[in-house]
Amino acid sequence: MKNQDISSVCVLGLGYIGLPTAALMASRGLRVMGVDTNPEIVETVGRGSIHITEADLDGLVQKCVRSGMLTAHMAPEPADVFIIAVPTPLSGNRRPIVDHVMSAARSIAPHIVRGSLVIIESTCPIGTTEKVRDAIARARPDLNLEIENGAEPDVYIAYCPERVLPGRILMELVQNDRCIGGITAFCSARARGFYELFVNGRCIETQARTAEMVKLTENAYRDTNIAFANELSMICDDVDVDVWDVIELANRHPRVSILRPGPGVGGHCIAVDPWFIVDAAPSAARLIRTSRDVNDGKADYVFDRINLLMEDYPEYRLACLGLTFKANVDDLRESPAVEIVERLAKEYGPRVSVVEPHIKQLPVNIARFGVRKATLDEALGEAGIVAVLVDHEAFARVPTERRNGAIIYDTRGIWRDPGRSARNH
Ligand code: SAJ
Repeated sequence: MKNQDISSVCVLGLGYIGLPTAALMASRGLRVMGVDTNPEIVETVGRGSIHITEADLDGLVQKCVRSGMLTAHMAPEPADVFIIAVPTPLSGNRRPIVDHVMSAARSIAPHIVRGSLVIIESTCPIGTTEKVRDAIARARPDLNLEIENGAEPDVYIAYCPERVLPGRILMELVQNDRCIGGITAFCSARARGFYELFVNGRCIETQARTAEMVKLTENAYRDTNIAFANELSMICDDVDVDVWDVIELANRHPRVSILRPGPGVGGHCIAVDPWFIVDAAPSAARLIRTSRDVNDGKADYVFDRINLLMEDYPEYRLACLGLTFKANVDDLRESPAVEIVERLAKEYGPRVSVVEPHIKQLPVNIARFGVRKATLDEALGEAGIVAVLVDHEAFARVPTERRNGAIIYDTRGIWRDPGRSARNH
């Protein structure tokens, strides 16, 4: 089958990756069937709406559903290509759970025919693509997945990790390079041809295990670099030096590029994926494990600092700015700000208010202690202590005079005077 023969795609998992991918492919003229096990998601997407916030996604999904190119289903449908984009969460003892990937693979097995292309995009432990091949081989003994004498397999199976940044997903899906790891070189070539239908970045072929490791490496690399910035921020507090000055000046060195400290690392990827590496190689992955500990520990540190201020100024109200895991998104998953505010809520209840323009209601674990969701104006008007936990654009624009003389604890460095380090002597 040539790439021109690909006209239909079945996408399993309509989450942050599956839904934008499905919509993008539908907008490029492929007939796309999106599948999710959650009936509410199927119903929402089926009527052309979305259940997540992502720039430009609502209009695109609506257009594709209206044109009939994107449909939503509870179970897989026959298609030329199957893309698995389901979650791979961590267990309580931080081991990757691949059950959703494996059950997605089993669910498509009856629909696979000679020439089908099966792609896994979910973040996976090393070896998962081979396990998927084995599961399909068991379910379909009539198909030849074992390659002898360099012959083409009946089914092409490849791992192709997503690497898009929430908030820029539709743009990055098209622009980013892709790394495509086939079970064999035939599989890589076939999957590359498919991605080249809608990706402008380079599509580079490799092996499945390499591609699995590449995905984990990218996020562990970022986690480790953020850990450096977070550790530096705590060291600078100890030695009474402004960390933002230090980073700004150190980054003027041609080979130094330090990331930004914050209240910790959140999201469903960077705070999770390094554990897949630690699980695979526990004694070798020392730096990666420590980076996780440093980033998780930063949230405890920020809580302790705010807690001290609350104890020192018992008459002051506290305004916490931001709850999401990063700026300008509505996603609370693994958010260090949520963790910090939950602890403050438990301790100080109605003394605390939260400003979060990207969500409608406070999480129950915060609201039940009497914490109020306030507008920026309300919170700044009444708070004696302001903790900046997320660098939303709306917060960065607040002029100094509106901060009302409050004590500011700014974990993101957004209220810092730009160019201050040059004058700070
Ligand atoms: N953060 C900092 N300081 C920084 C940069 C980030 O504290 O200088 C924090 C953020 O506030 C946030 C967390 O790190 O809490 C993660 O945010 P992020 O913007 O670095 O990344 P994600 O989680 O939104 O998306 C990452 C991306 N991976 C990399 O940049 C290597 C994205 O490309 C991946 O596709 C995504 O994970 C994923 O799905 O794996």
